Amino acid sequence: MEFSTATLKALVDLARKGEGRTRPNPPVGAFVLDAQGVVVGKGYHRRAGMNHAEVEAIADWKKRNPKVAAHTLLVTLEPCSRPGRVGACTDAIIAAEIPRVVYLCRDPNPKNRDKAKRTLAHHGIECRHLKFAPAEELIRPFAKHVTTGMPYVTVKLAMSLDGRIADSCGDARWVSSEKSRKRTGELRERVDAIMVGGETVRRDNPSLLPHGKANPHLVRVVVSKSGKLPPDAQVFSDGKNETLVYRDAVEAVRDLGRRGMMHVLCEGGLKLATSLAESGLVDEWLTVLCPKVIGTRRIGEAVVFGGGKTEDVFVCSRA
Ligand code: AOF
Ligand code: ZN
Repeated sequence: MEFSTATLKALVDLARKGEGRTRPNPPVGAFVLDAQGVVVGKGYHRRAGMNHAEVEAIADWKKRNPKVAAHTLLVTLEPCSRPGRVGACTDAIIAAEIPRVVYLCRDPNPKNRDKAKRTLAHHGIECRHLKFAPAEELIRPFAKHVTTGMPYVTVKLAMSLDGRIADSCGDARWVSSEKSRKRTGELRERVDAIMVGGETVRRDNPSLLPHGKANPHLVRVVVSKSGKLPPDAQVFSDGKNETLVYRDAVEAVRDLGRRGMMHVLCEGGLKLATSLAESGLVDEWLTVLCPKVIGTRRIGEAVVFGGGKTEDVFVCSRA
C-alpha cells in the first residue's frame, strides 16, 4: 500500500498532540487503515505510563469500526517489543491480528531498536520501515535523552538587523512581530522546560508559560549565580507551574535530564545562552531576525522597516 504525504503528515500531527507531555517517553501516533487506506482507528501516546499509540489506535478501531478488517497499522515510531511501564506493542499487534505494520522512524531506544521486525515476522506479520523525515524530527529530543540522558536544548534569541539581542520575554515592542511571537509561543507548548537567566526574571518578570493551552507538565527554570531573585516574581508567586532554581547552567541541564526532561527551551538572556554554548550543551539555535534597527536608540524606539509589516525571519541552525 502506498501512503500519501498528506496521510503521513496527518499522522505526525496526531503524534504531536502528545509533545511536551510524554516525558521521558516519545510522542507517538498510530493509524489503523483498511484495505483502501481509509483510517479506521487512530490514537496517540498521551503520557508516560499510559497506553502506547498503537494500543490506543487498535482500541479506537475496535470501538468505532469493529466490522471493518484492519489492513495495516501505520505508526510514527517502530513498535516496542519489550514490556516497560506498559505491555509490549508487538504483543498487542499480534493479539489484534493486524497483518501489516509500517513505521516511519526506527526506535533510538536500544531496548527496542530494530527488534519489532523479527518479533512480528515470527507471527507472520509483515513489518517495514518507511523513512519519513518529519517523524524523525519529532523524536529528536527523545532520541538525545534516551541515548545520552541529557535533554535536547534549543536556544531562542531575537535579534535586530544591527545585531542587537533582546530576550523573547523582554520588550515585545521591538523583539518580534505578533506572528512570530505566536510561533515561538507554540514552541513553548512542545517542550518540557523553559529556562531563563536570573536577569531576565528580575528585569522582565515573565510568566514563562505558553499563551494558549495550559500544560501542567511544563517546568520553569531559572539559572542565577547569585540566587538573588525577587520572591514576588510571577514564576514564584502565580501558583501555576513548578519553578526550579539553579546556580549553574551545566548543573541545571544535567539535573533536568535526570528528571526525565527531553527538551529544554532557553529563552535568554545572552549570558545564559553563552554558558550553554561554551559548555557544548546547545543542540539547536532558533534565531528570530527582526527587520528593525536599534542603533544607539533605546530598544522601544527602534527604526522599524516596512512600516512594521515586514515579517521576522526564523533561522534554525543545528549544532
Ligand atoms: C511510548 N509510547 O506510543 C511508543 C513507545 O516505559 P514504556 O513501557 O511506556 O515504554 C517506553 C518505550 O516504548 C519508549 O522508550 C520507546 O522505546 C517505546 N515506544 N513509547 O511511550 C508509544 N510506541
Ligand atoms: Zn509500545
